[in-house]
Amino acid sequence: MASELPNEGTASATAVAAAPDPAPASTPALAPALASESAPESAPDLTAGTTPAAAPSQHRILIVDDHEDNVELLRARLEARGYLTLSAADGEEALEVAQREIPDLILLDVMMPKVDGIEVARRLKANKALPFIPIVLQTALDSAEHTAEGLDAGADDYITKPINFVVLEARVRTQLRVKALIEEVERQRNEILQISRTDGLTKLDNRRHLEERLDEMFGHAKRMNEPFACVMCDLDKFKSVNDTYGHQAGDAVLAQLAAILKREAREIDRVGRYGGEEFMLLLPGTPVDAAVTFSERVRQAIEAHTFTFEGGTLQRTMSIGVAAWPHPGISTADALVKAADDALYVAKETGRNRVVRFDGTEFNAHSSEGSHDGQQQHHDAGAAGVGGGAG
Ligand code: GH3
Ligand code: MG
Ligand code: MG
Repeated sequence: MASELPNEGTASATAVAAAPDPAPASTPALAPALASESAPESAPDLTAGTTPAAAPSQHRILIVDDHEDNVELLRARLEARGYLTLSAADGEEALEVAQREIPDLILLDVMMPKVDGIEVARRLKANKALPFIPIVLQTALDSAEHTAEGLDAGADDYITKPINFVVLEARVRTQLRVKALIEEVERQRNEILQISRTDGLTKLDNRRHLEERLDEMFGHAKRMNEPFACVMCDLDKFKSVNDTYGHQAGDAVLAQLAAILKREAREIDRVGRYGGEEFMLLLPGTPVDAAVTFSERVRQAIEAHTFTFEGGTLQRTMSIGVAAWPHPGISTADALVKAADDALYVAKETGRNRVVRFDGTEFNAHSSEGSHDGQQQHHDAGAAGVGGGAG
């Protein structure tokens, strides 16, 4: 059957003949597409000898052509080379199939009724929800303007009709290679982004990412008029873990604590490491009462937990400050964090291992004593303060 394909150059004939060829016999409809012996694509194929009919993994190629016979011929050739195929008979169908099936490559006829190939390329490339899908135009030999227009519309390459299959396959491989490269760059980009947002020890959000999320979530809460809570936590007497058992034991405690916070939080909450042994939780849709209840559950879970490290176990407790919007004194994300931090400070001051809500009874009783004059005092006072649940 290979002999029926007059556009196969002699240089590629061996490779083509060696492959099973389920292509149907030429029909009148195909004749114009397969007529010429002198197509520029008939150049010697350097890859023919090294790429026999080996299946190039299961890439899916969408073939778009309003001539059914052309579709069938291309389908047969590509499937014989191990590709999976989809097809569409006009531009509208092409758009629909491409967006539904997300093929790995589109072989796109230009001249089609209703929506032509150029418009299909333009619309698919404009759809930011789609991944990179290479588009190879099938253009008539005498339509340089169409070819240029198609490439300008976003198509990635073109092949002229009559189609030389060896060149077509090479172009397909090239485009799939480009796609693989783009996907690899994308994968690495996501990996780096992920690393830049994550705390290495606990795998929680780091402070930078937490603060980005905070602005975003607080802005959303205000727009939707939904409550939004911020919970600040700090391990009690954590320095003594390092001092007594070593830094590695301290690290093990922090990692286990992070796992507890993650476990207690909902999927939609953000849990992050704000500083050394300070953690912040952002709870969307959560009024202050619910945030206090949640925090109390977390406090109990930590109090009940036995932390393990190489060579021993220990108990620890945590102090927690809670603030939430709406509150008359809180209109910015910074004010929300400061309110939660002030509440945490009071929890430390009033004995540790407790949950204190900003502007609550305990908070105000303590504040009216006038002892809170800034964050600097926080740790100093803590270090000299009442013992928590040191184990
Ligand atoms: P308080 O109850 O007042 O919070 O007392 P504390 O000892 O927990 O607080 P302080 O701020 O005095 O000490 C915090 C300690 O946390 C000191 C520091 O060495 C330790 N730390 C901070 N980051 C890490 C870390 O990544 N790993 C380990 N092992 N320790 C850390
Ligand atoms: Mg601490
Ligand atoms: Mg601290």
